[in-house]
Amino acid sequence: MSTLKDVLAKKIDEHRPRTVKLLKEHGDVKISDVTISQAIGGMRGVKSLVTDISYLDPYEGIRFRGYTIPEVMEKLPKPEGKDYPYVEGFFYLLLTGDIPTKEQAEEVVEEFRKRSQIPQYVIDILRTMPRDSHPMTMFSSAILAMQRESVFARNYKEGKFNKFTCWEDMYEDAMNLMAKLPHIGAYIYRMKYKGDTPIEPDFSLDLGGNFAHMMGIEPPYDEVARMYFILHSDHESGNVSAHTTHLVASALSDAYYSLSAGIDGLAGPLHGLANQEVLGWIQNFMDQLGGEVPTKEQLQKAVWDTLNSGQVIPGYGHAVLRKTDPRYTSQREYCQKHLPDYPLFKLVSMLYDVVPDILREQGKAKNPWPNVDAHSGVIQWYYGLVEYDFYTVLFGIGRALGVLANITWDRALGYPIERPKSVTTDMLEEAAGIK
Ligand code: FCX
Repeated sequence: MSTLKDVLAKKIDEHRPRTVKLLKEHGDVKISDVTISQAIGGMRGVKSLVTDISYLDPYEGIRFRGYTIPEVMEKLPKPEGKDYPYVEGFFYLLLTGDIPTKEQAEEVVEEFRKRSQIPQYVIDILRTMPRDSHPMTMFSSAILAMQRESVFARNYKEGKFNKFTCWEDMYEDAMNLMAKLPHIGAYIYRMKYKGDTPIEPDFSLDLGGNFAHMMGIEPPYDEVARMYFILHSDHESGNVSAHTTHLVASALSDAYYSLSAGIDGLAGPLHGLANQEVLGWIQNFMDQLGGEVPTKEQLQKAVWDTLNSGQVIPGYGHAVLRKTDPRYTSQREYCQKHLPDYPLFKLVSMLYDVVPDILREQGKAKNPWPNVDAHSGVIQWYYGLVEYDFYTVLFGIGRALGVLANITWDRALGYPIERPKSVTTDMLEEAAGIK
């Protein structure tokens, strides 16, 4: 059986001529314009990045290597008796574009097992950080602390860099990092929230099962882990965490520097932190009602109060999506099967009935529908993961799958250092004919 790396090498050899041909023979073809509002307003919709790992259609939602979320959940191999796929098999799909066999997925399970040991100095660094450090600060610090392990950086330093084979070093770093992230996340959780009681890994389990085990949360939380990491893995290349990881790696920084930077962006309230903000908003609201499930009118008032105080409704809206996020729908289906009567799930469902109409009435948001974050916290809370400061670390473990696959392909295709052009306000005024 050919290993993941062999299949990837073959896929890279097949793909390279396409990129070369586009550059050599069609490089001048225009694919996008840029207006003043896009230059000032965060480059919304400016087509200026290339990735084949995933694509986000505003009305259909995300496709991973061309597969929708339902197709991914249905076609990928699953552990015996489980409803959700091996995360390892999903990583194989992101890297190669092929649906792996169960044996190929289990080969990645074994590869991750061999690479999963957290260096003691990382544990020491985590243990010396102030205990009230945000878990995302701890997570990003742990990743950066391991930069000394980088094969890519070492070979570059030793003059062994070769632009045609350096993807292999990036691949090794990506595998070594991805294998460790669930262990690092679970260690942070047990140290910070569970009285410093780390749980040793159980290597008879796959990534999702082992993560649940190390977190100390009983099944079916292993299924939540598999679903959650897959749903949060990638959302094309322009979101803050994916773009940052790609941008830093474009300077030939290794996977440790690049992922740590991407995680720092994910920690922002308008990006990954939204998933914990959703729960904070819901809990705050439930506390005001003494824990009772609200009436629709009470909920409408709470939403308007939030908007009128100048805050956003966390978990709603999106820079690209213009419909309900299929990552929201996938989590909703899980809840309808496993926790249909849970009050917080009922409240999230009520928000789905109330918020879009209010955002449309307010008239500012281009997308009034929920995104992935509007649902993710309630599932974690249900399984006893009530420390919602930690939710963005879960998002980060999942997002690492997509961004690490992406920078491996960036190096394979020789994408250069990213360097868009900036202009001055004077120049914009001249372009607008007002100066
Ligand atoms: N609540 C209140 N106002 C909202 C809103 C929301 N959920 N979504 C958008 N708006 C507002 C914006 O704040 C902006 O107002 P302004 O002109 O006064 O600044 C206006 O509507 C236009 O914004 P829009 O172009 O529709 O959306 P942006 O691309 O600027 O922002 C995000 C998109 C996702 C950042 C925005 O919807 C938001 O802040 N949502 C809440 C946080 C969140 O859920 N983030 C998750 C991101 C995503 F899911 C991911 O990480 O993958």
